[in-house]
Parts: sequence; C-alpha cells; structure tokens
Amino acid sequence: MVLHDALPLIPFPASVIRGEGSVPVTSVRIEGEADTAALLRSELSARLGAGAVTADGDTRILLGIGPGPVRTEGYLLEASDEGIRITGHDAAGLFHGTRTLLQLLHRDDAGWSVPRVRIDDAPRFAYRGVMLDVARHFFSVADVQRFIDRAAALKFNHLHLHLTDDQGWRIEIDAWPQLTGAGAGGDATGGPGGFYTKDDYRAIVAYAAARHVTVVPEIDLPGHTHAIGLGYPDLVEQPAITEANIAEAAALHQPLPVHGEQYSAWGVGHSSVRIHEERTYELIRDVLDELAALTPGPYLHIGGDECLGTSAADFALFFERAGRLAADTGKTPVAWHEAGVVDGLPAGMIGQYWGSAVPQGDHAAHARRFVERGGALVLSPSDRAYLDMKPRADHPHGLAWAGIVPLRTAYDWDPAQVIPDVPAEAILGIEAPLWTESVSTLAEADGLVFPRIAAQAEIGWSPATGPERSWASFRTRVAQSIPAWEASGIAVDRAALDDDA
Ligand code: TNX
Repeated sequence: MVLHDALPLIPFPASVIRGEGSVPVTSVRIEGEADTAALLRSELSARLGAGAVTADGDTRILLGIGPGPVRTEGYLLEASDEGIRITGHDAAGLFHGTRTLLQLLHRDDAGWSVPRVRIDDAPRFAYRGVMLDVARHFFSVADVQRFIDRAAALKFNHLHLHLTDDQGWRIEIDAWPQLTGAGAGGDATGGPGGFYTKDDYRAIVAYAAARHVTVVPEIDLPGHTHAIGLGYPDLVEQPAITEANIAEAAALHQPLPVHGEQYSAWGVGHSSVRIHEERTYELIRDVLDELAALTPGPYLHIGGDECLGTSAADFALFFERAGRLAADTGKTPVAWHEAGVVDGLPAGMIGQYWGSAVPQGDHAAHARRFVERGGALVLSPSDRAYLDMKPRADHPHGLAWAGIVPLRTAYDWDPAQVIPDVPAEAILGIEAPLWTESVSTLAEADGLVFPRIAAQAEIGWSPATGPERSWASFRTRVAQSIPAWEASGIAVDRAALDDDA
C-alpha cells in the first residue's frame, strides 16, 4: 500500500506519529459513547458499504471520553493491532476524532484500511466558524444541514446564520408576523425567497448540535434592513441613495431600492431602521428575545456593518440600545467591527473583524475597542477568509471587492498577526463567511467554498508552526482530499489547484 507521506488530514493535527502498515476496516464494530457511535455507524456504513459495520465486526472501534487528552475539544486517536481507539477530552473532542478517522479511510486492492497511527490533537482557537448568508438567497433546511456536514467534517464548531438583510427576512417572529410576510418573499435576484419557521430553525440548531456546531444567529442592524420595511414601512427610513449607490447600480444594471418594495439587487449602505422611533426598539426587543429563546448557543449577532447613510451620532444612539437589548437576553452580543467605535457597548461584546489582513484606516482601532471593553475578536479578513470572493477573475460566481482570493492567498494569514496590540487570548478565533449575492444553490456555493474552506479550517485549528503548516503540504493534502469530497457530493472547484502550477 502506498500512502503519501503526509496523511490526507485537514486541518492537520497537532501531533501525528505514524506506525508501520495499516489496520483493516472492511469489517468493524463500533462501541462506546452512544450518540457518537450511532452517528459514526451510519457514516461508516455509507462509506464502506452496509455490511461493513456490524455488532461483531473484526476490528473494534472504541469511542470514549477521558481520561487522557487535556485540552478542550482535544482527542487521542490510536490505530494499532488492538484496533482503533478514540478518546475525547469531551464529547466535542471525541466527535472531532471521528472526523479524523473518516479522513484516514483509505481503499486499495486489499480493501478499506486506516494507517497505524497515534494522533494527539486539539484546536488552536476555540471559535472556528463558517457563515451562511440565507438572506440574499434562501437555503432550505436540508441545504443548511449539508452545509453543516461540510463544516463539521473540517472541525468547524460555529455556524453563523446571516438571517436578515435588505433582500429578505428569514426567521419567523411571532410578535411581528409581517416580517416573514412580504419581507421573506424575494431574494437578491428575483427568486421566491423563503423563511424558517421556528420549527425549521430548531431543526437546524439540533442538527448542528449533534455535530458539536453552535448556531450563531444574526439580525443585521440598523442598516441592511430594507426588508423590514416591506411589512412595517413606518419603521424603516426612505432609502438613502448616494452618488456611489447610483453609480454602482448603473454599473451592475441593477435597480435602486424603493421604500416598501422588494429589493432584488445587491447595493449596500442605503437602508436603516428609524432610529428615533420608539416602536423600532419594541420590534428589536421582541425579535432578539424570541431568537435568544430559540438559540441554545451563547451568542447573538446584531450586525452593525456598512451603515453608510447613518450619522455617527445616530449609529451610536442606536447601537448602545441594541447592544443592551441583546445583552438583556442573557446572550453575549456580537457585532461587525465598525460597531466598536460606539462608546456605550456592553462589556464583553465580541467584535467580528472583516477588514483586510493588513488593516486599513481605523478598522484595527475599532476592532481593538471590543478587546479594551473585555470582549474578544473573531477574525474574518475579507481578502483571505471571505468565501464569496472570486478565486480567479473568470470564476463564474463570486464578487471581487476585497480582491481575487486564490487558494494560496486564502491559506496565507495568521490570526495572531492581523490586529496589532491585542493579546493572544483576545483572539477568540476565525470565521469564513459565505455571502450569497452570486450563488443560489448548494452546488454553486460549493464551487466557491471548496477548497478554500479547508484553508480556513486549518488556520483555525492547526498549530501556527510546524512542517505541515506550509503551502506545499496543504496543497498536497487538498489534492488528496478532493476525491473524498466529491464522493460525498461536493462540487469542488478543482481548478483552484492549477493557480500555483
Ligand atoms: C460586505 S463585510 C458585506 C455584505 C456583503 C459582502 C459581499 C460585511 C460585514 N458586509 O453585506 O454581502 O460584503 O462580499
């Protein structure tokens, strides 16, 4: 059997010791922790064939939690003559260990096997997120679940759902039913839109939780709110249309926003809720309360990006109140980094940085303010981690405002080096956002996401240094991983590997 020296593991583990030869897995039995065992049983049956996993299979796969691995989400995976043993520090660690096992599966003439190996692994960062924008284009519950599968396989542990934007409101709110009336009936390109009922949202949360993924819901405020005005026109300002908006719409052959009508285009910065209207805050309080009650995770994202038509004073007035309403739900509020400029934000609020890997203007200063208030940062540098940037100029999907982002560029950044003068412990982690102006199906999304999502997975999980944390090793492992991704139904952008040829 010939396996490449570097095992096809993404993200690469903290420590891998190879033994000689391999352990056959043509016939296995899975024992131990019931939930993870059940999940692995169905996943292995799908990969190896239904008859491969039985109660009396030849090779034992033993799943356990502690003692052993000492770090949160860590695990130890041993494949030896005694079979395969995965020991998690906690349930999440055990689950991650099973993801590694799935990546180790190898088939040759003798059948399925995994190499003899001892892997001792744990993540570099606690927060490893992907974001799916379900507002510009709506994605069904089933598609969101497939997206969670993709993320969890790469050891991501947060799914940020961008639930609202100018083009659509996607979450049912009992107290304000018109939000998902006309406000959910369209999208960025004239499609039918859609929304999640509360049960739909619960189904997404439960599916994610079973894979140790925490859902982070976002209600984008006070801008990106045109869709609220379809159901509640009195709570949203007339569109603030600038010369830049007009020029952009003309260049893209897109319409300008009209108050109270569906906006099927993707200009930004023109919308705002009415900041001096008291009922606005009643709506926001109800929305955040209902969403918090549906969400078991600790975070509530309240947006704050690109409020280009809003004065600094109004933005501050609004965000102080919205921040307090979010904190009053008992959740930790999260906002895009622009909101850092506001003085009276709740202590401990999390900032999500979307500037470039080398910060421009006052982006880094705004991000630092979250840290100064006892919060932390999630880093999404748009010229590295944005999955919707085109990987090359002639790719059929994606935008390019932050630049063209080939795979190698996506892999080329270190979360500890982006914002100067913040302590290492203030970096909660990383997130790779997929904005969906240019994609409306999971297959189209895949073509932007894969393989670059793998780069962000490794940056979030793997140690900062080490021989495998190199472009040469990563590129090899991506090439090795593509067949398995494709076999699981993912439409991979294979040309991504040609960039560096
Ligand atoms: C900027 S960066 C946005 C989104 C767009 C995205 C497209 C940020 C927080 N906001 O509204 O969808 O660019 O790449």
